[in-house]
Amino acid sequence: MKRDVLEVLKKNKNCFISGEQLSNQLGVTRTSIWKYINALKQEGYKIESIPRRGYKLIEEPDTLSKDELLIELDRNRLGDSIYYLQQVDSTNNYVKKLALEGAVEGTIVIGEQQTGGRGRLGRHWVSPPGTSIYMSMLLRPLIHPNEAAKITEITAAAVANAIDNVTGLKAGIKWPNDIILDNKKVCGILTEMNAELNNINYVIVGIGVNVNIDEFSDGISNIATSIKRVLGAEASRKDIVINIVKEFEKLYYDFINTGSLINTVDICKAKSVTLGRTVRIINKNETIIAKAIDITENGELVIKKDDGEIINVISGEVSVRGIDSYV
Ligand code: BTX
Repeated sequence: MKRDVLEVLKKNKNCFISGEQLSNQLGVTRTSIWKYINALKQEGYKIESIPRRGYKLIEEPDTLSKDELLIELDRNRLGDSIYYLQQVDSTNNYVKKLALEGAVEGTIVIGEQQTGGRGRLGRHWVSPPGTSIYMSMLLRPLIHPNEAAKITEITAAAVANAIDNVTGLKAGIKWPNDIILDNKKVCGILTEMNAELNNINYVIVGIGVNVNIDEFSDGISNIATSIKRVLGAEASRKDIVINIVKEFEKLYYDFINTGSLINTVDICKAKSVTLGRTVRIINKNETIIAKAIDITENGELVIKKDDGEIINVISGEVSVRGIDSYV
């Protein structure tokens, strides 16, 4: 009900709406309305209340609360069930726990701060409070485990589009899992899977976006950036999360329903900062230096070695590094 009150206030932003109107429209007493208004004020909403005129929403906090997101996502297939936590070790870990308890596809966990944010191969993901996005989505795709890596590319395409939609910037994709602004990493994606030989139990897509961070610690200041640093102004974390979910949903169900990754690949190619560059491909056994020349319709990176040999590289198996710079 608090969400319904918030929705009506948002629709009437900067206008007064009386307690009576709210109570008639939502079918609850005026005392209850007053309690919900107070709860919203506690959450940081600036609401003016004047006797006989009612309530006026003046300012909204940049919160990623469940109420805010559900107002926008309630007609979506993903994001029906949202957990919003002030602090969590890792949103991927939290989703894993929910997955084992039977949570449904589309469950989303968002943390304001992570104390143990993770990158790939157990690396640390810097996750300070209140300025960024740390979110994980639970998926239960009916696809072969070999295809799970494609979900990383779907996510990369969705996040890059979302950043462009909200900020007007042009985000790049460093194949397969980094989103780049100004040659630095603004977002990382960690896809984890629990599967048997032929079927997937669940996939967790973890997304970390540096939105309004001003400074990075020495260890990563040469490779990391934030939207605020590049845009020169703060961006709305909520708008970015909503856009990510909507963009992801389009590309993910397109892939699940048709089996084709082509729409994602088109975006990844158009936004690629990897194609045309000489890259170092590192996997468990070897390092190859070669030129990235294409991305196949299955999302594999095509590289050409100096001796002319052409190899298709599957994401999930490798790390890609630029030769002269991070990208
Ligand atoms: P990655 O292994 O590609 O990148 C990790 C590397 O990125 C680190 O070793 C460090 O050099 C650098 N790095 C660390 N923190 C940041 C940062 N905030 N911005 C830019 N560069 C950084 C990338 O792994 C996958 C990251 C996924 C993070 C999300 S957050 C929500 C979810 N929960 C969770 O624990 N992880 C995911």
